[in-house]
Amino acid sequence: MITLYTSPTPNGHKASIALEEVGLPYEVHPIDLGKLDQKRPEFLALNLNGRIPVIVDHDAGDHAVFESGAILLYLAEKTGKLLPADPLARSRAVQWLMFQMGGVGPMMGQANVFFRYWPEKLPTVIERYQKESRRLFEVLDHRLSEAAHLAGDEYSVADVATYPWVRTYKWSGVSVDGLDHLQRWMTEVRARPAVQRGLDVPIPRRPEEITSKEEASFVDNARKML
Ligand SMILES: N[C@@H](CCC(=O)N[C@@H](CS)C(=O)NCC(=O)O)C(=O)O
Repeated sequence: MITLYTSPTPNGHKASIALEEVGLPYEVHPIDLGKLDQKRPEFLALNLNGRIPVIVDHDAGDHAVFESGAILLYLAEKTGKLLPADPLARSRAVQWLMFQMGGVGPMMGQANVFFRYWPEKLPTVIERYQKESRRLFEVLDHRLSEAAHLAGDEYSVADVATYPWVRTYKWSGVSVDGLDHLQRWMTEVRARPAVQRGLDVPIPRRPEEITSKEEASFVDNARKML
C-alpha cells in the first residue's frame, strides 16, 4: 500500500495520475496548502522542502519519495510501466520528463505567480514568464508533430508529467492557439480513464466548474504561500 500526500494542483495530479496508470493500491492523505499543512513537522519529516506531492511506500519500509518527477520514476521502476524497455526510448522519456520538471512546470508556475497572485502587477515580468511558457509549448508542439507521445510511440512518465500542467494553460494566461499537435495530444491524454480518475484526486474538480468565489479563495490560499 502507498500513501499519497497531495492537493488538487498540477504537481499533485502528476502523482495521482501515475498511481492510477500503474494500478498500485493507494490511499490519499489530502494536504490543505492554504492551512500550510505542508510546513508542519510531520510533513517536513517526509519532505524537507515542504511541498506536495509525496508518496510513502509501506511495502518498502515506509520509504518516502518527494519531487513529482522522482515519484513518477519510482512508480515506473517499481511496476515496469510508463517507461519504455528499450534504452533509447527510455532515455527519450527521461529527457522529456526533465524538460517538464525544469521548464514547463517552473515557467508556468512563475507565470501563475505573477499573473494571478503577486500583489503588484509587473507587466514585463508577466510577459517574460508567459512568453517563455508559450515558447516551451511550441517545442512540445514540434515534438508532437513527429511522434504520438513525448517519448515516441509509447505513452510514458513524460506525458503524465506534462499534461497536468499544459491543461491549465488558461490559468497561466498562455495560449495554445495554432498548436494543433499539442491540442491533439491533450485531447488524447485527457480521454484516458486513468487520467480522469487521477484528476479527481484528492477532490473531484474540473477547471470549467470552478465558481468565481472558489477562484477567489484559491488565489487567497496561493498568496499565503508566496
Ligand atoms: N518540484 C516540485 C514542486 C512541488 C510544488 O511546487 N508543489 C506545490 C503545489 S503544485 C506546493 O506544494 N506548494 C506549497 C508551497 O509552496 O508551500 C515537484 O515537482 O514535486
